[in-house]
Amino acid sequence: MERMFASHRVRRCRELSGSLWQFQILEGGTPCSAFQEKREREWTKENREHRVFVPSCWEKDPLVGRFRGKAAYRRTFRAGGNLRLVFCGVGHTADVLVDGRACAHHYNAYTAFDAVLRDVPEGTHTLEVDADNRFSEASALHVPNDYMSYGGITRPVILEELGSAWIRELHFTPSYSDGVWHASVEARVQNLSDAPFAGKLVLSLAGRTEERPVRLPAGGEQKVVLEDMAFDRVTPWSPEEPKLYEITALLAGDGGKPVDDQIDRVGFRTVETGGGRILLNGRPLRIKGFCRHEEHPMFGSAIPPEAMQMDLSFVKDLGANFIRCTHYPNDERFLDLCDEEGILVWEENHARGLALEQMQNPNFEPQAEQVIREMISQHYNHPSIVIWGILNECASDSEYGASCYRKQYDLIRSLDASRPSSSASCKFRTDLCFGYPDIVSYNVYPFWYHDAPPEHYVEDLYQWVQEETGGKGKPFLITEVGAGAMYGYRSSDGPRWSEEYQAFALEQQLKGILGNPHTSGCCIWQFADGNVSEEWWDKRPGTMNNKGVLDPYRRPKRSYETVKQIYHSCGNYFE
Ligand code: ADA
Repeated sequence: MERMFASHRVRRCRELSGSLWQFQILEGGTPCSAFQEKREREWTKENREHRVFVPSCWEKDPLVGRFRGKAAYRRTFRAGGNLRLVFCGVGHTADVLVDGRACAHHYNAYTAFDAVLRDVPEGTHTLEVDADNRFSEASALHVPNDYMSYGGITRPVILEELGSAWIRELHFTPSYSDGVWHASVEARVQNLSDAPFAGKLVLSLAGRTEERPVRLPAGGEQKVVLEDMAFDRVTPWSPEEPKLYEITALLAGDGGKPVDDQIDRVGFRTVETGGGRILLNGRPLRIKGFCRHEEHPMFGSAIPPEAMQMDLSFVKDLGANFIRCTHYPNDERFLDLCDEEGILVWEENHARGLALEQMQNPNFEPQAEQVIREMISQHYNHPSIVIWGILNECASDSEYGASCYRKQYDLIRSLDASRPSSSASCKFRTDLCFGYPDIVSYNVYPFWYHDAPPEHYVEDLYQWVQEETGGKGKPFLITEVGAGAMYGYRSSDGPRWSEEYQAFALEQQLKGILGNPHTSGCCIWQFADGNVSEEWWDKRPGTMNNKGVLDPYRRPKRSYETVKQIYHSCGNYFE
């Protein structure tokens, strides 16, 4: 299942994931026993034996284990005509072959990609996917890091049967003026045939139906724009009432015959900044958040939706209203759930803690730009996403780094002017980039990495930002606070790494930050403990980042009740 609802009624879609696929190790590091001898590309009888469930992370399969390298997946399907294969996520570099012919190449585990195949003969076809999770110069964003870069087909795979033309993209932008909600909708329609296409696009939303003509030359594309439609009877989307509306775009051909459709769920809400605050539907938001990795001890990053929903239940129980999707675009089903549950989201491109030399890798800029383009185009309609983030803790203190930040902010604004943007900085009084984003954000760890009292530390940073950084007057957000605790390590004198110490540190941090009138709120690092790259073993006990308020299996630590009490004591808005 690609989404949490049916996104097509006309287009025929079939899930190819949700089943066992043949699997072979091709090249790279040492896998576990079962694979040591088999490295042939051919699907001989013997090589067909091992099968893995798709989606999954191969690290979680005991027969594959801690393998960093290239592996191949294979299955067959029956279909014909114009086909689209959608891959929601493959870690981290994918090559797709249909009947032995290369048809897609994609880098980055955290964004979707597709292969559109025209006039495929009716019959049984072979689909092979090579996935490679090796670290090298070629991979500027997946690097050894404070989280795991898993291998494999980690998100769903869908087969779509397309007609002669199809709707490639549908974007909805809400706005509010003169007491009335408005929406602009933009659709991209593409002709797959060698004959011209004449028809119409019929748009239905919140009781209103609009039609626009579509005229496509052979193989051509058209943007259909419906601007500033007024809706006088809609309920706005908010954390208190996350009202969603179904938007349907129907592409009809000659005589009104349905050719294709695209269905999404949207919400009427605005996000702006003003008066040093983040404004949701005009009201100043207080952010009470968690940073969350897509990480689970059983599933790695391939988290099934029921486990995603459990995470959101904990988030709600804790009184939080915000998730920062660290440090990459998330599985779209998680965003669907946030839309439904009224949880606000910061989604960010994929880049954590890259030093200047890593940003100078010639692949860095094109790869980061690609993630931004894919993230925004794929997740544009989610009302829950209220902030686009980029470049967590990268080299924002260098001239070269700053030039990359500027370009990425310009790109974001050119793709989506309806949401504010930000970057989580750890450069304290040396950051050069606060002039670019709409929101100034800092990751701070008082009482963990240093002992400055949180309230003074945060106020001092705020005052510095007001001086000459370009960040003056912008909302000021703390995007990480936290402290490590090993689950079950209890000690009455509360040393670091004990659950008592974590509860103490979080209490001081949250009170210091939420009590500061200049901050718009904070996010706790992190929701649950998670694995880190093996290369980080000497920095992280158990090769895990243990700053979760829950342990990896979602067992609450002592700090859970502390956070819950503090988050529940303050509302969603500054009044
Ligand atoms: C950072 C970073 C996180 C994590 C955290 C920590 O600021 O953004 O990914 O590494 O620190 O645990 O130190």
